[in-house]
Amino acid sequence: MIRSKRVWPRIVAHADMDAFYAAIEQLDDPTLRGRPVLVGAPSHRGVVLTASYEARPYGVGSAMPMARAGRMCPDAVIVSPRFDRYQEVSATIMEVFSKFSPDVEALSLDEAFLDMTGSEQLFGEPESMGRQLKSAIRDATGLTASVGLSATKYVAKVASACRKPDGLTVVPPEDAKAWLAPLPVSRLWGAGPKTQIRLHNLGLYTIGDVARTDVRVLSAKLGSAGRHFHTLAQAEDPRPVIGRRSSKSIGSEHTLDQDVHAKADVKRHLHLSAEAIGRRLRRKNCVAFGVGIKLKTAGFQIITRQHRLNEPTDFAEAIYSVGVRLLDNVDDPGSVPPGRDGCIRLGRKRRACAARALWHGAPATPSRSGDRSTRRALWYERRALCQRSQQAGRNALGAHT
Ligand code: TTP
Ligand code: MG
Ligand code: MG
Repeated sequence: MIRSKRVWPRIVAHADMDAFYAAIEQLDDPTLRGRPVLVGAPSHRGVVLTASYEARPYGVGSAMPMARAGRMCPDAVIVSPRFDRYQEVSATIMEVFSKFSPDVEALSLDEAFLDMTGSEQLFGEPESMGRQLKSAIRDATGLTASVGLSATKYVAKVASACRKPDGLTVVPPEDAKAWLAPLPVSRLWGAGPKTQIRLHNLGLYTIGDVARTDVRVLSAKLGSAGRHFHTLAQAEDPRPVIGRRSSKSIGSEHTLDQDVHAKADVKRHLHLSAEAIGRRLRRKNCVAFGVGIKLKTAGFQIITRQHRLNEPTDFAEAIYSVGVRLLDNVDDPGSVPPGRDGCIRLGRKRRACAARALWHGAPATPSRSGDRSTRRALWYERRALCQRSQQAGRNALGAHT
């Protein structure tokens, strides 16, 4: 493994599961382990969705007609796909990824980019990040993944594929261009079979050949794709890792035994909700960027109010005080029809009082990179803090036993 001598401008990891569907089938059915497995409809018109690594030396793989694959690898066991199960494992993997970075860009069920810039304090150098990511995936699923790390998405993705299965490849930014150079042009992102032939016709067989060619020549022959390939061949790829844009929320709702009339009583329930949310935020190493409340009136009307915070927080008191302000706004007779007795009246035995903290998972736009790195730094800082306090708890327990 090559050690980087320079500071990485960005640390991008790409993780991809090995023979994903087939590996799950082998995990769930021990009799399939060590045997060539083809996943796909067993009919003659079916195609291979994936092949286990035991089947690959026979030349079979994804998208091949099942009948042909069966002839090439007669010992293979053909297994029908179980998509629900693959979705389930995928959710587990994504959960693991979310513990390593706040910026996770899933590309498919079995792979994602993770922006791990700023995580050195927590995970060590890039090689150690990759090792920890792989072992966390294995612990959570019993499956192996291959991981690539570099300073760009493109190089990280090429790196994760180059030592499959169970691979780990770290390409320091200063070595990236030389590392790409001997690879075939088929490894250029976006170069399908037709483009590969056009590149071959120009005498370009390796990524290094493309890197050395004048960008004007490539543009003249291949249009905008030519410039794109030239940029990739220089190991340049400024595209950010874009995580899920939707915000997530952590909520706490109380079902009340009795109608609540007095505002002080509503606030008491709000306080309990805020405390529960604060605890859960801290447990998840998250901070809230907004707070919302939800009330249900005696007339079953749902009232919601939200407020975006200037300072993200995981403190119950801060969440509570915003909740109270929102509650006070609900008193505005113009905005909400009052209950029978003129105040907010909460329904009996229903989810009547709720507070909700909203926290944002990922950056909204690439142009907000400043925001993103601050948010990521805060995220890693909190995670490190949490890890230290867990360790201190374990040490204290150890001291008492
Ligand atoms: P891939 O990650 O492309 O392949 P893989 O995980 O099976 O093998 P590798 O070790 O090379 O990464 O795809 C993930 C899953 O997506 C794969 O297990 C099955 C499914 N898939 C299809 O259904 N059709 C396809 O054409 C491909 C390529 C994959
Ligand atoms: Mg895969
Ligand atoms: Mg994949």
